[in-house]
Amino acid sequence: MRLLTGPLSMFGAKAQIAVAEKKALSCAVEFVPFGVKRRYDPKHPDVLRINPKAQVPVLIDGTLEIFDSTQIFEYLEHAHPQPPLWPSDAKARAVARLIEHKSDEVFFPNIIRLMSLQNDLAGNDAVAACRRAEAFYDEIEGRLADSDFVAGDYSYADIALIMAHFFAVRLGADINESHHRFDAWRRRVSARPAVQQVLSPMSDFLRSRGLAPPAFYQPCNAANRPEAT
Ligand SMILES: N[C@@H](CCC(=O)N[C@@H](CS)C(=O)NCC(=O)O)C(=O)O
Repeated sequence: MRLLTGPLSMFGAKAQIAVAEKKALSCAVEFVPFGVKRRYDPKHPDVLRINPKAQVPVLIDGTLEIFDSTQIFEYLEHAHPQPPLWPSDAKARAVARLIEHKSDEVFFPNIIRLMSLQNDLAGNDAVAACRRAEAFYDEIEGRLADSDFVAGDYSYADIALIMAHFFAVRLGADINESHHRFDAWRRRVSARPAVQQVLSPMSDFLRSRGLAPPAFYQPCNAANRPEAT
């Protein structure tokens, strides 16, 4: 199996974490050409061939060639069901899928908006984007009242949200002081080895370009690793 992604791809990182959580899976992760200024140009030929949207992530498994992080989640779950990353109950699974979808398609567009407003974070548009992000944090804070993860057991919904949140904090949309459970959740999820495996090199990539990774993310070592979750 091959996963094509970028060193600073939010959607690609979702797929990378999922692959790493499926411990028995052997998958080569390949970074396509990417630069902070030139972005994804020139595009990788396999990405152009497989994805009409010319975006990463792309997954190749023998003759199967698919794209889109959520499509990749679905394939991984069918092809490699252990450990499960969606709830087994139909309604619980639907809720987890909905949160994963909202993270990508409702929350993250606000963060994409902030990318182009970095020089005007006090302006109306950026403030409005941050308010919409905060409303989503409020919703998740409520969900975490009864559970350690956003939809029951740890799932693809947590994977999607930790990545979207990592980018959100970097770009100016952090949680506020009322989001205690969210704060504990992000530390719990980002301490997982599969998540560390992706966030550590991504943080190094940011630092190597003079950009700061979010302060909440702490690479674990034997001394600071919390209890396994
Ligand atoms: N919905 C897609 C979004 C993929 C996406 O936006 N990928 C970005 C990198 S994070 C990309 O390849 N951008 C390059 C471009 O759009 O030209 C997914 O979940 O995979």
